[in-house]
Amino acid sequence: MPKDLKIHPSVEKALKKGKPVVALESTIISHGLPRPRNFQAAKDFEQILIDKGVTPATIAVINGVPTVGLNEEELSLIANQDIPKASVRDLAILSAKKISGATTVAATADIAARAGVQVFATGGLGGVHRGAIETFDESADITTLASTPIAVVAAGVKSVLDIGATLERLETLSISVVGYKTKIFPSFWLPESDFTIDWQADSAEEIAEVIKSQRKQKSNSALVVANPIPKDKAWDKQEHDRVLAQAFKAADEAGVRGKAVTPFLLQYIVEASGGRSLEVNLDLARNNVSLAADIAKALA
Ligand code: PSU
Ligand code: MN
Repeated sequence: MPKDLKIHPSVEKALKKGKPVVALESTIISHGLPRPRNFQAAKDFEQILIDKGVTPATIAVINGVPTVGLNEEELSLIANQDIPKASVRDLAILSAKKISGATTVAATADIAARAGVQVFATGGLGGVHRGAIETFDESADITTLASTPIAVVAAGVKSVLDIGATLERLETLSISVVGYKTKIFPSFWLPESDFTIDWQADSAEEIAEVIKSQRKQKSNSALVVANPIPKDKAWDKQEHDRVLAQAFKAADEAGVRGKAVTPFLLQYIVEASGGRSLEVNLDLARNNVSLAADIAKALA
């Protein structure tokens, strides 16, 4: 095991024995979900994996050390303390300063791949923000996945982003994308968007075959598994459109920029939807964790 990582004994044991492991990110806990639901959600995600016989590996930086698999105290620190949101570029700085941070999809994927974890579940992927032509705001999630061999299960990208531009960037960077039982790219709270993708996979086994092929072909890039929220759990489209329009206006008026944009929009949308978007967010994340478990089992 790499010495620059701290790996929980349960994760280390599972990896050594070739047993299934799924990585989970921590920014969704620290910045993506409100307290106190966030701590319960973090535990729920892990329990879904445990119930399926899969070892959970929630990832964060603890006192400067990239940590794969958190104990109860560390999970509570992520959920209840104000800690910085950390992407890949922040890892060395947190390490030098010996401080803790919650890892984004990019940083989680980077650390998970280094530890040898092949499957990772999140809520939604970061992507190209609307107006990026002027702000240049594109999540490092996208560029990092171009050079990180890991499968990421996500409910597409949030409809607050520029979905079309995000799909174009995934293509440019040669990041494979398959839809789980669909060729329509999902948009987080909604199972659909205006965009289609080329490939569909209908089972966890089929997805595991794609991952194996990537490694055989010495591909060093990620696989994005786009997993739509089940229709009966999705957010009402009209309500969704109404709240999002409000959220954009608020973000604009508040002048939020850069890495604060995603947390601002998420929090605003939860409040403006009277909590409805939060329930949908939790459902889609649980749905992703469950599919990731099946993929990890098919791979093991
Ligand atoms: N999508 C969500 N909830 C989140 C995030 C994305 O539904 O909390 C987080 C993820 O950690 C993702 C990050 O990696 O936001 C992207 O932020 P940025 O756009 O600043 O790269
Ligand atoms: Mn950004």
